[in-house]
Amino acid sequence: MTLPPEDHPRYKSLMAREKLVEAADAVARQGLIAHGRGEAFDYLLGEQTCPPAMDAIRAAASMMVGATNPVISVNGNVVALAAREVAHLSEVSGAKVEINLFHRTPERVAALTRMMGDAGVKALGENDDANIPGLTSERAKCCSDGIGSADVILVPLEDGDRCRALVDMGKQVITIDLNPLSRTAQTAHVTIVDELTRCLPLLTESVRDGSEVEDFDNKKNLQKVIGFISDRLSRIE
Ligand code: PTJ
Repeated sequence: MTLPPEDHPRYKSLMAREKLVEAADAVARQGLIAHGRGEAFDYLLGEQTCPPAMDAIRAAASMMVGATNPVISVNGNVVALAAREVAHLSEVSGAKVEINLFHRTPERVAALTRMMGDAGVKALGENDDANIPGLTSERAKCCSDGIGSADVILVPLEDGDRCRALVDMGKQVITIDLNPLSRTAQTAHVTIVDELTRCLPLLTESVRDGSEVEDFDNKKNLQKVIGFISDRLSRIE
């Protein structure tokens, strides 16, 4: 890995790029484009966890705490950027971790399984024996003892089609997505509009605190995020 200098003003951001490049065999090339889109939205947010995102984190934690069979669905970007943070959340919440890929190949699933293993998690995904109805091709594949039987599922950085299909299966769906306008953000039951590595520790802490949230309106929360971005932009000189 070509490490950026630690005193670089954008050190964290450059390190994230390095992690994705270093895991090139496990990350889809399309994942690099997706990351760039995320970076652009993070600039608009001021690279901070905004107050409505904090509300969404508490609502997501409450759903995970109340779940019978919670699952964290991870893809190439998520494992490359946050394997340890996912492992920690899995440990605290009791959620299983499943590798579920949009651009699925057996080689990528095996590489990502190894990376999650290095972080201390025995991830599901290699022995797929079920399908997400309504999706075609490799991206429909999942595990019956993971996503197939989950009641609550956290799917960070998800594609809109699959998020819709999971909702249609009757799952309670939580996503993490920096783009409040994406189809995934608009379709999930709880959308945390925040950067993955920044919000996962906050989510884990909130699960540990036993967060209880009864009424959460995702559409209203997304409006608040958009309001937050607009206010910020209108104040920039
Ligand atoms: O590993 P695979 O094969 O499953 O593929 C993974 C990607 C990410 C390529 C696939 O799921 C995909 O195409 O996703 P999308 O539809 O581009 O959606 C990803 C969303 O995540 C976009 O809205 C980005 O803005 C957002 N995003 C990217 N990086 C981050 C992020 N959100 C939070 N934190 C990030 N670090």
